Amino acid sequence: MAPRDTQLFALLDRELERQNTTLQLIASENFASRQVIEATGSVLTNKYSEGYAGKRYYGGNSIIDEVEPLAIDRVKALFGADHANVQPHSGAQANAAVYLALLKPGDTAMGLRLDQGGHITHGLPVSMSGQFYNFVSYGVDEQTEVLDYEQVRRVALEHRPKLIVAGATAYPRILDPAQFRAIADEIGALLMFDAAHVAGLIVGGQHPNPVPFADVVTFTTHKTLRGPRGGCILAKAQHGAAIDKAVFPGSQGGPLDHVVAAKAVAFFEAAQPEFATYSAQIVANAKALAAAMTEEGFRICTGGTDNHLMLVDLRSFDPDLTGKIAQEACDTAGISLNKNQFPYDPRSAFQTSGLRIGTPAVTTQGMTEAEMPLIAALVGQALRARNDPHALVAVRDEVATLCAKFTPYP
Ligand code: DSN
Repeated sequence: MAPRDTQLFALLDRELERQNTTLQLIASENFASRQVIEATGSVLTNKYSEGYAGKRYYGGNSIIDEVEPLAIDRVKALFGADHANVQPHSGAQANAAVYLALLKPGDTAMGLRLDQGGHITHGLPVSMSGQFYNFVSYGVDEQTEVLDYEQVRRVALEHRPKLIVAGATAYPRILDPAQFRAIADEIGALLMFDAAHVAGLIVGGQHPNPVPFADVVTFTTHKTLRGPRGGCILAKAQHGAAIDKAVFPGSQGGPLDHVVAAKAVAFFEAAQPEFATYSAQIVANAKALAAAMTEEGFRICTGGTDNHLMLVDLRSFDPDLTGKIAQEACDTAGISLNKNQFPYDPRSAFQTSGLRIGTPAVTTQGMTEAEMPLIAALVGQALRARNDPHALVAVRDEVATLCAKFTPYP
């Protein structure tokens, strides 16, 4: 037996301490439950199970052949889907598998511009999606910063993509799957809805369910859905076989069975009535935080939010403050968030004039609208004091005092 790896476990202890004592405002993060973490850290990490239930390439899969269908049945019931594949290791892997299943190299597809809230896997030239497929982009209206469906339609009619990708990684409003479906139908395109950010809001009844409208829905299980880090694909029955083939053997080898088990746990948790309450509180907290940030002097893109996140334009607070500097100052003050371009941001993606802030994690901790003004004030304090290390330590102490009342992992 090897000795205990004290070096690594000391790092894990420090990360637990960081998560317990600082504010997690990264919109794509959350605190998984203890039973999700228990399943992720289980003996299922030892198993190989290439293939699907009843059709595996290795022996010893009798238990896995109960675990994976359990996850599949639960997620199909949650979303009302015909078909589910729970093996994608991540959202990027899920999206890659969909492209492999539905497109040929060189085919045209269409997604939201990355600098207006789209995702790397929606056609960024350096990503596999942008290299293998001919992605064209749609965007938001420059004045309202809200998605312009007429522009989506124009781009679709001009380029006639085989696949339309709806979905975003930094967009604070509701995406309407029915409008995307109507545009896709007009040109005979397939529709993929990337629900990575809003999956939990869909399950909780806060956002429309794209499953009845889209040919395929992809999402990650660790964001608003609050499960383990991983991906999932839902599909109409006619695409099921192609999707499964594209995941394995098309783009992945052995599934991460321990993570598949943890997804099953997360789907169980999301089916409980409390999850709808949680989902509604995420949105209520985001609205309250956006209002409080406005009071602090920040401009909130689109004037607010309908989901779990907001895009903050720092220029009204301080025109010289970049998102990069703001992120670093907040980090020192114990507030984790990320720099983010907003639509028509004059600065580059490496500097940005904006921040993205989300409420899924603080909501899991039990914070409500009552705490949001204090969070906005702490962000404001940290950014005003960004050149004063002592003042940043003082903010960090206030953050720790707040977090001590809402410790995620006591
Ligand atoms: N990194 C994720 C996010 O923060 O939105 C998307 O992949």
